Amino acid sequence: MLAQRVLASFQHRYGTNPLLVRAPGRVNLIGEHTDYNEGFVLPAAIDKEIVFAVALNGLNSARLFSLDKAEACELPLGAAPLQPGATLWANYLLGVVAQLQRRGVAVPGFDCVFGGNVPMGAGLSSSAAVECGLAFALNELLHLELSRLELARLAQQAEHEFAGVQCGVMDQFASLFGQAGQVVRLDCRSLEYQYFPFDSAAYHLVLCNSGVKHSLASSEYNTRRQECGQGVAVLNRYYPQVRSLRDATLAQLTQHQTELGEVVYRRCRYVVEENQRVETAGQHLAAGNMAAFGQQMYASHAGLRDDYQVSCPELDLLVELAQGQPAVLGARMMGGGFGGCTINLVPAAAVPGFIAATSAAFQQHLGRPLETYQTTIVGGVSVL
Ligand code: GAF
Repeated sequence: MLAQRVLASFQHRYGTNPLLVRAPGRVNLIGEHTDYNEGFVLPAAIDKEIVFAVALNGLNSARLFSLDKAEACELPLGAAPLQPGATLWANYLLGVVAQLQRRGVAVPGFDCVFGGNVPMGAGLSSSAAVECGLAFALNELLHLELSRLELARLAQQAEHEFAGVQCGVMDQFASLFGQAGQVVRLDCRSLEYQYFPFDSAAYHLVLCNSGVKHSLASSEYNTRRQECGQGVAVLNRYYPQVRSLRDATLAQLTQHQTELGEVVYRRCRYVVEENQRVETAGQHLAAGNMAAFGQQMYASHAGLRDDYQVSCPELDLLVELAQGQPAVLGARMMGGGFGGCTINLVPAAAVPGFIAATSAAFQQHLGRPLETYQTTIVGGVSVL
């Protein structure tokens, strides 16, 4: 078992008794690229997790060990502000420490071993799980009493500054606020949230991994964010109440289409429509109309592919394969895009057939096997 492996590795390396913390990855049913536009998202924490063993070490350094990479890294926690270093996985952890220091916390030396089963680069937010897990563990160990919301913001800031991705708050929020069997509808402006039960006896969320890890993902992500900002700057001149795309309407976009330019117009149109889809999909979910919910997922994918242009041929193929199977209720690419997984809403009884048919067709089209994951919705970050 994962937690036992992490604990055994920690005790072998450092010989002390650590605090054990688990931090889940996430799925997002609908509402993609809406979080940094102060819109709505519908994520859930899943049973793909990172486990941390952390203890204070009485030294002036952080000794970090990645179980999955079998790599160690030691960093001084002196007076000089921490900077991102050459070891990429360590930067997610250092980013969290740097954020705590910025909040005036004198972080003492600590030992940390972590490992997990969140597939990397699959769009399941392994990075947010790493950041949230360490932030939560240090909060406990140092009795900082930061709220889960403060931890989510802190982890998001770590991602901005130490991973260079100007992400929204969805992933960190989902990892920290997940509830077993529930999806969470988050308003990314007010940070008000509401849980909706997900009938996991009747429906499964199956993830199909395109196997593509696009090297442009972070730079394109930041570009999309800028394009949305450009759209807001234009609209705000005419409609001062438009402070983010959350406030914009399709009519306003159409009115100023020429000034926005084709690319920015399409980016903005996607975001405004996606926000509406989250609203509509939330109503279908509450009413138990999963067939109608699934249609919103397909529409979301079309917008991400055609207007927001963050999909890739392998993801499009996976969604087409799903669409060709009447039993599948909905499918879409998930997360930042340019690779990673599709999320598929499938009635429980149809799951084996769906996996078999999609795997066979994927193999036939691309000449390589398809990796699929069946997920369960679990609770957010916790002490083990
Ligand atoms: C990534 C980001 F980290 C999230 O904040 C979100 O913007 C998502 O892409 C797209 O919806 O996971």
